[in-house]
Amino acid sequence: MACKRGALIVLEGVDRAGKTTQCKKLFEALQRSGKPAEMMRFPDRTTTIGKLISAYLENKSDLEDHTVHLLFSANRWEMVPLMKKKLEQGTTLVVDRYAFSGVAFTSAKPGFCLDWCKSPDVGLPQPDLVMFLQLSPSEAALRGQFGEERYEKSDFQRAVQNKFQQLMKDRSVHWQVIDASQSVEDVHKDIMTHSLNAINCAQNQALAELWK
Ligand code: NYM
Repeated sequence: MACKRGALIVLEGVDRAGKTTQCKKLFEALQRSGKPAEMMRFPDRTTTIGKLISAYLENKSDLEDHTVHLLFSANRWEMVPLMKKKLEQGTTLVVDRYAFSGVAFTSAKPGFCLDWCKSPDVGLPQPDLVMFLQLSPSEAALRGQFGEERYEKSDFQRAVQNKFQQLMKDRSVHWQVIDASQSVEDVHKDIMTHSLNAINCAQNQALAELWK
């Protein structure tokens, strides 16, 4: 009998594109439509590794750049057994950031290439759909100031956006660009349509491995 697994759905995008709002809306809409779903986010700041990352992001500690990259990756790997279990049980996972943020943010730093940045995440569960919430820097600026955390600077965010564009050329990943300049409800409608398709397709497909 075909296994009816849940789908792994990831939202990515530059800061202030509305990822967190949209993850929540998607999760709630799936629940209302009777589809088992759960929300996850990376970094998951609740674990021991996540607390190290959180202190780094809040500028309360300094970590060497390679080291923090590997911690971000480890923070995903430590969730893999739970993710696989949920997916196998038929629960769809709506994930706020994943390995793509990991690669885009570190490779935007000097001296890092895309391939090195990807390597620790090779073999993670492959998302069935990665939606990139696209917003121009000028549109993002209209949404207010950046916060106080590390990386929340316009120049760096532009470099991150370029790295995301490079990652989106990879056809082994099911990317879907979403126009995040639309109203919250219209963005949600787009996301819901693509997610329902992904959930249908994932049902009868084995979970693959990322970048393998
Ligand atoms: N970030 C996030 C990374 O640098 N590497 C990663 O692997 C991931 C998942 O952490 N600026 C960065 C992107 C964000 C920050 O922010 C986490 P938030 O608001 O918790 O999504």
